[in-house]
Amino acid sequence: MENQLQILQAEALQEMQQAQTVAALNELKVKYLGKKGSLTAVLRGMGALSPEERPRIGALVNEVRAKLEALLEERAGALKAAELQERLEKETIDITLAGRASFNGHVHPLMLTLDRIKAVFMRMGFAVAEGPEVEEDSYNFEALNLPPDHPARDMQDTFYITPELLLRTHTSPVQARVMQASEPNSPVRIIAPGKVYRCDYDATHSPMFHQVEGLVIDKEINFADLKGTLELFIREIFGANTGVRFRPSFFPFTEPSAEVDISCVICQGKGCRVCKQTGWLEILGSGMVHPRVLELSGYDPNKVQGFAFGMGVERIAMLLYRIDDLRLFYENDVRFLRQF
Ligand code: 2NM
Repeated sequence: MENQLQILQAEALQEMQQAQTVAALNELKVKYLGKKGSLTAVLRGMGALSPEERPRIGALVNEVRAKLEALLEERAGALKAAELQERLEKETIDITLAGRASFNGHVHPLMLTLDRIKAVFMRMGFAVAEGPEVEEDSYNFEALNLPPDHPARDMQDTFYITPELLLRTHTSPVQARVMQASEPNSPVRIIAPGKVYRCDYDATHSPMFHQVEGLVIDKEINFADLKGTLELFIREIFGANTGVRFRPSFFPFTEPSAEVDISCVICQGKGCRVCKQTGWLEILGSGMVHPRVLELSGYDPNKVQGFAFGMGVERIAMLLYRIDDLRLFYENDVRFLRQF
């Protein structure tokens, strides 16, 4: 039995010395020291020994086990270090390699335009007000002096959800809500930016588009305030030399009403295809708030007056960035979006 142990030890030590990987070493550990391993088998065979021999052989088995374990540990340490070294060599980073290009998002041109519009009005002291896109008929139409039979209420232009609920067709209901929530006759100076919806779809109309409307109410607000405010706004957005023209118009919620034209951003007023040879581009609707609209929201038109205006963000963005097709705003083609 002693002899058998000597052979086993010699064999095991040799194999362990020759193992080239941590995995191979683990296999040897199982082969010699595991539950079904060779050394364990010797230990089991000790039952056949005489009681005198047993302690001597037992001590010998333990000695062999200790030697094998010590070598296993030493070899495992060495192999692990070697494997780590090899991995680190393979993993070295070539710091001279060119970096990977990163893909940054871009702010959408409509939002760039909206941000610029908001910034101009905020510098003039306007607050930004928001409201729901699913709106009540009473705020979208009634409060704005649009009687039930008014053509602008036509079912063809409005997305109705129920007879009382609809997708707002302009942001004016936000102004009506602000007036109704305010102390009667208290001053208002707000813009209402946001999405609006109309049942209209062709090359120059989208069923969803963006508007900014504004409302100023105070004592002795007059048409000169309207003109001064909108002229300043236009020259901040389109440049100090932009021509501005007010034309009489009609809206149910304002009286008098005016449409505002700017000198053509393409030809500076000489006449071109964009302005249809007129030299002018329409960009705003405006007017003095109708006394009925003030009354309907709890204000007294004999004590305070107001002006209001509205513009399409898409239209202004197209003129600012020379975009000739409305659909580009909604397709999210990165070749388009990347340019902003
Ligand atoms: C426009 C043109 C003219 C307008 C009126 C109001 C309110 F709520 F005060 F009555 N908000 N917006 C208005 C007036 C909007 O858009 C072309």
